[in-house]
Formats: sequence, C-alpha cells, structure tokens
Amino acid sequence: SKTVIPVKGFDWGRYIGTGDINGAPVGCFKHVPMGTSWGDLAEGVRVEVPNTDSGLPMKVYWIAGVIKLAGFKALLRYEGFDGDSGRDFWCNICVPDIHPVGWCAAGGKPLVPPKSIQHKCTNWKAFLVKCLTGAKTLPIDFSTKVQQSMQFPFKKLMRVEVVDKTHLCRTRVALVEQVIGGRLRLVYEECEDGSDDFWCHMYSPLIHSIGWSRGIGHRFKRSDVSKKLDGQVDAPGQLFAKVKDVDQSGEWFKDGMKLEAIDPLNLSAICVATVRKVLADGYLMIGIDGSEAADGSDWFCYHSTSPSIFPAGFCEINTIELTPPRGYTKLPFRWFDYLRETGSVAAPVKLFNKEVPNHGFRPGMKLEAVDLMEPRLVCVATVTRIVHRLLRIHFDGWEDEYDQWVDCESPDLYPVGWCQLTGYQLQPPAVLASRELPPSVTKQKKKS
Ligand code: MLZ
Repeated sequence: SKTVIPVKGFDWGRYIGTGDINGAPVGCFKHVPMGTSWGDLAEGVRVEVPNTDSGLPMKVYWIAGVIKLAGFKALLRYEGFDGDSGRDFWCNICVPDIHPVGWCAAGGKPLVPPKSIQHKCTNWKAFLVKCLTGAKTLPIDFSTKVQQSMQFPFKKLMRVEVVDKTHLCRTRVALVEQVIGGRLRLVYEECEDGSDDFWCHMYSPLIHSIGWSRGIGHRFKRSDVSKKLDGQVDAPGQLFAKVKDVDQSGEWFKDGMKLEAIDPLNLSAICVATVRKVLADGYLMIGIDGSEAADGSDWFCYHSTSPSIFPAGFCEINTIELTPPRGYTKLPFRWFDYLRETGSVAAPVKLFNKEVPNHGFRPGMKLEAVDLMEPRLVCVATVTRIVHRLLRIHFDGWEDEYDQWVDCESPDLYPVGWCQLTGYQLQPPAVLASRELPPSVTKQKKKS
C-alpha cells in the first residue's frame, strides 16, 4: 500500500487560514449536531470566551467577534483589536467555554480586556456598550442545544441488520459496539474475536432493523444464534432512516433493465449497470455490467429513490466519464448500440429520483468526509465538483483515483470541526511520498 507521511498535529485553522479557502457551512449537514438549528450564526456574531492574555491568575473572559466561519470552527478576534488580526485565533464554537454575550454578567464572571490593549481605553464599559449595540450573539440556550443534539438513540448491544462487507449481496446481524457522533461501530454476530467490525452512520442506507431482509426479500446470512445474549436488544424500527414510499403497481423497474450506478466497490466510478432483482418496498438488486459473479454474489441493494442510481445517458449529459462494462471493447461506449447488442431496454427516466435539494455546497469547500472504502476513516476533504445533487469528494493529499461520488445529503459528510466536537479521530491530509521518494517506490499504487 501507499507510503503516507501524515501531517503531524493537523490544525484545521492553520490549514484553512484567513484567505479564500472555505469550510462548508454547518447548515449543509442536516444530520450533524446543530445541523438544523445553526440559525443565523455567521460572521459578526459576538461571543464571550476565556481571555488567554489577561495577565491575571484567575480565569477571566472577554468578548470576541466571529471574523470567519468554517463548519463548527470560528476565527475569533477579541473586541478592541479593530483591524488588527495579529491575535486572531480559531476555536470550535460548540465547545463548552463559549458563551452568549451577557453570560458573564448573569453569572458574576469577570470580563477583562486583553493585556495588550488595556492601555487603549479608559472606560471599557462604555466601549463595550458602544460596540455591542445591535450586535448579534449566540442564542441563550446554545450550549444546551449542542448537548441535546449530541445524544444518540443507538446504544451498545443493540442488534441491527447491516450489509455484509465481504458479500455485498446479503446482510448480516451485527451488534452496536460503540457510538461516536452518531457513527456506529458494528461487530458482526458470530464473529469470535470481535475484530470484524464495520463503521457507518446511524442514518446510513446500509443498516436496517432486524427482519428487514426477510420482509423485502433480500438475501441474508442466517444467524445460528438462537438466543440473544444478556443485554442484547433489537434496535427499534423507528431509529432507522426512512425511505420514501413508492408506487410499484404501475410502470416499474424490471429485471434486466439497464441504468447507470455508482460502483459500491469503487465510488469514483459511475458504471453501466443492470437491475437484477426487484424487491419489495422499492428496493432493487443492481449488478455492475461486466464484473458480475455468476451467482450474483456481487449484486447490491439500492432503493429506487437512491441518489446513487441514474438513467442511461446521465453521465453523457453531465460530462461525467461513464465506466463501460469490463471487457467491452467497442469504445467509445454508446448506450444506443449497447442496448441493441444486449437486447435490453433502459429503465424509464421517470422512475428515478430527480429531486435536487438546495444543499449550499460549492466547489472548493472543505469538509470532513468518510472514506467509504474504509469507513472507519473520517478524512480532510474538498468538494471538487457538483452535478445536481452529486458531490465529487477529493481526499486532500491523495491522488484523484481515491475520489468518491457522494450524495449531498449523505450522512458520511461532516463539517470542519465535527471530529473535534464528537471526539472522533480525524485523518489529516496525506503528503504523497512521491514527492520525496524515488520513482520505484511511488509505483506501488495498490489501494489497501
Ligand atoms: N489502505 C489504503 C488507505 C487509504 C486511505 C485513503 N483515505 C482517503 C491505502 O494506503 O491505499
């Protein structure tokens, strides 16, 4: 696997800087803490923060204004520094010691200006009254809201059905082992050492309540565990993400219909694909053309409303490179010819989800994104392209072949500062060894 020299002590603040680089706003991520209650928290908002330059032995506070926001992180400037950016500092706005203006007064905490500007003013009270008049601050219940939004309904020892990572065509029973920031570490049942784990967000389309597979006709690995062990419970059905009801009675997907789909084993590719089986409740088994095992063991399940399947022609219309079936030699690939040669029809365009939410992402925005090929890893990443609701996610420092197509509402995307807030480990940008090492070493391009 590739030699990677991690950047030690990664600091989002220093990385983003004060220039043109932006973090995607928290409001782009409805599934994260504060995602739906961020409100108008923006540049110019004033907060009370610890004053680290008071020269006093006890803890004192001062007012600071938000100069720039990047996800949960804010570049702050103490009041009184005016245009002087020399002491600006980044901090996570959801950490415990950031308060609305008025908090010190209400709790009898001292407000003391930083030492370096104390000489600039003789009446600080009057100064504050003047500069705070009309200024916005955090809502009074901000930290309570943060705490509440960090409670998650999934608990250790809850049982779920989850895609079997070694056989995508089937599900298995797994137990919740750990919950961090709404991400679950699941351990497959009947796996002796507990090492066989799988990370996904609690709203992931890959997890379901016990009985889901049987209910819709999806394959699953039967569990030989006849009795639940102490403390184990089936996770209640209402905890899982819901899919839209669909009307399957009229014109509907049929076995053999062709479409384009994100390859679940290589998320940087949109491929020529086929509906292999129509399940209940709008679910479909899809196979990537040209790479199918005869027994269907590499089919995978997408809901008909999934943002990861597209009608034939989607890539061409949007100038995305479509990956032709493996082994197909008549290039460039043309749908018209391929359908004729295979005697098949394209799935009707009207059956696909064409909704495009007003997501707010822009190319160049930074974020923390799961490497879905190794879903334990949350990495420093950049949105490099946007096609309707689809985002091209680039992992900073990694070659483009690691890029992934991800839906704008994916629960695997997080704002800058999410790892710090939730206590999840962040993977810093990789520095490619290719710049430092001789070419013989850089040839090793195999992904692990
Ligand atoms: N084993 C892999 C890790 C890749 C992680 C990339 N994350 C963006 C490799 O070294 O190729």
